[in-house]
Amino acid sequence: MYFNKIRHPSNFTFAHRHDDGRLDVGDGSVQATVRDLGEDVFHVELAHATRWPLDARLLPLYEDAFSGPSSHRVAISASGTLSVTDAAGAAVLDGTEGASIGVCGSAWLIQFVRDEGMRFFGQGEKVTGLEKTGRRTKFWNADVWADHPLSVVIDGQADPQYAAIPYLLIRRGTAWVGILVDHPGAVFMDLGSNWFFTGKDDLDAPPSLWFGADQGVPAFYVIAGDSVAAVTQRLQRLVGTTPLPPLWSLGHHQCRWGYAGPRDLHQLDAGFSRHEFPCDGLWLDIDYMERYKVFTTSAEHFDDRAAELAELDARGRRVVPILDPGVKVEAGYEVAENGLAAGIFCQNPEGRPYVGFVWPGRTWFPDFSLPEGRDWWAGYARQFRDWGFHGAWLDMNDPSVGAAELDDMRFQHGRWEHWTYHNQYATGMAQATREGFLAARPDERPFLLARSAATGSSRYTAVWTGDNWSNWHHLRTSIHCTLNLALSGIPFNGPDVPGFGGSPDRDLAIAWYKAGAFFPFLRNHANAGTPQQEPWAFGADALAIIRHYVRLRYKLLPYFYQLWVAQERDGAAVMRPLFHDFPNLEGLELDRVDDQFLVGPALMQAPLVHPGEQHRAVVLPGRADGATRWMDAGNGRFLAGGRGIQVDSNAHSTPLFLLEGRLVPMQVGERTSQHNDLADIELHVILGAGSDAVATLDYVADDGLTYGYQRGERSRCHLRAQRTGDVLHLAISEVEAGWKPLRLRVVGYDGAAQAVITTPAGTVTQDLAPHRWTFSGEPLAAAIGDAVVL
Ligand code: MIG
Repeated sequence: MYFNKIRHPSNFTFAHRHDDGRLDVGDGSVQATVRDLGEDVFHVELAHATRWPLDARLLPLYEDAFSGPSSHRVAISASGTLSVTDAAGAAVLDGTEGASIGVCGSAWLIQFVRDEGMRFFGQGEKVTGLEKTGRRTKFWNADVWADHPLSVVIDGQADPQYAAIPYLLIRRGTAWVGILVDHPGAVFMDLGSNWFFTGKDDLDAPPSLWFGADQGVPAFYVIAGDSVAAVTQRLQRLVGTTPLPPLWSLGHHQCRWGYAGPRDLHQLDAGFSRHEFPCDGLWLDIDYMERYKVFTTSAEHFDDRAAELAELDARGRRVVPILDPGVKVEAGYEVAENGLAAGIFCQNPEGRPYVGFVWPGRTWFPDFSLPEGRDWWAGYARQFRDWGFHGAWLDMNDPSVGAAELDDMRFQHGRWEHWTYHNQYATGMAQATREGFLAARPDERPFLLARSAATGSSRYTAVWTGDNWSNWHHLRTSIHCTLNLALSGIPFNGPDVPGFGGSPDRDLAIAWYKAGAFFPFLRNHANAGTPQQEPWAFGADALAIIRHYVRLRYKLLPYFYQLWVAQERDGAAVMRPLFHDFPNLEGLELDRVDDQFLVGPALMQAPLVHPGEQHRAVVLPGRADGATRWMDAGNGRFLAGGRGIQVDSNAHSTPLFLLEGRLVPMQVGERTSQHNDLADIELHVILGAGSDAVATLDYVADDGLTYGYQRGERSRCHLRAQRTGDVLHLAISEVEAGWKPLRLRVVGYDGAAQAVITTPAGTVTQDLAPHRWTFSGEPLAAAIGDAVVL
């Protein structure tokens, strides 16, 4: 696959006439269908019997998820030009007149007018910056270290990465529109690269943006809305929301290429316990297998597998081993022989099982495009779960095939060319693994982590962003990469902390943990042969700081959990860019703030991302008229929003802010282990002196592990808080106790001295006693009440 060039409109023939769905384009007529799915979600598709004979889209999206009427319109004019218009008939996107819908052999392309005021985001997993103007890119699941020079990986912007989500989010003034290309193969996109690389380019053409594919049915979704949040939620509902994860998956995970079995994991367990450092996940890389054979464990590293895993489980550690799709070609290896007999391996053009080279040497690859291929894999995954492993880490699913040519790997018993399923391969593997896990434990939420991903894969797996590098460039990159993934329908993701390749120094390890502690997924992982980088590898001081932020993550888990409840229910993003929740202000463009982020509606982190930094500029978004205030979590002071400020920071602290008017549920006290209880919380009322805001929250708690919550086994209450003088008024209503009774302590700030709490059982008044706890650096004074039990 050639990554640096994409097709250019100059070689395309464009539609010039449109009449009742028939488009005159090229030498024949094309059937065009525009479907309004409701709620401003549209699907556009072109059909032609010989140009695009094969429809390889195997993973259906949830087109029925939309019920309300659309206010926008997507239409093709009589001259063959596509446009998106809003309720008032004003253009949101204009097709390029005379060059809007084009074909070039089996390739196709859609072109829209681009203007200077447009801003571009999304594009899934890319390391090319938060905002994408001027970018030319391909969407193709890559095996990054194999497909790009290492120097580009380390210091540059290697593109494409492992996951391919051909989605573009466009802002034009106050209008937002998303375009999701509905295509399983390689998709290309250009956001004005010609205008940036001048000299030999076609500057005669007006500025445009285009997207398309080399072959395969031309189709795409248009999602319009008046806010990023609205468009992102619609996208997420279309591709499938992320199922509520098990609580343990939101904790800290420790991984390393080299951890091979229970002996290593027992040492880690002892280390985390000794340091009172909460850690839920302990991970095993490829060495745990017998000669890298998938669905085996090595006798060298395991004595009594079931007992060893049960012991770790009893200590609150969940073991997550790696699974690679490649099956070692070896006589007598049951998995290989069984797969061969079942005929579920991908084939080469000669009709024999396709051979690639991965860690086990020669390998065959399950064809996950076949239902029987997925069933076959699910059977082994079920057994793997029954062995006592709690999750699975799906690697090399790009797929990675070593020295062999990918194009020789064909699907559907050799009938389908490689491009048809390449980008879906990881999703098929994820789907099958999840089925196996659910078959083994029907009432337990599976946790799977995958390297490659595609549109819709967040239904099955979380994503880690693959092999990064321990440097400051990668720390910075991880922020915009994770944000754009979240805007593209993959909210549950995160990078290897503090970097996979190379070796982090103490400062980088601290800085990366301070940022990473607030990411949706947090795992320490390192390449084979690199120096140790467990949290205690950087000295006692560094350990104390890192541990503080991981404990803070655990303290915040009840808050994070609410965000995942909202994600499953309506697709709300978890980690978000500032412009997701706040409009641009005059002189305060949020579009390019790529080193700050929001976690849900209440929390904003502005980490230090440059070596030696002692202070930084922070944007406090929101209204400048005093209506928005942010509480500095380092000292409890309330600061007016709608402006930029300078913040001092040091090795111990991090610029972290809580939005006034929010209720933030947290675990009680300082968290020294991974044992959590969502029914026992501190409710942090973020209302400063003089605030007239009304803060509300619907709090839900469950066992964090099973599907009991779907059967009503959950506890829930509605909370509403206001402040008068130094008194906090908290009204608690709609109390459900389908699980456990909720215990709740009110925490107030900025002089709050008393809480009047109204519950269905009556009203209690509590004096709030001073309470000091360190959020960062200096201790933060808060005021806490006794527990009320609901
Ligand atoms: O060829 O399993 O991205 O996380 O440690 C390397 C060994 C294979 C790549 C993964 C990385 C993992 C490594 N794997």
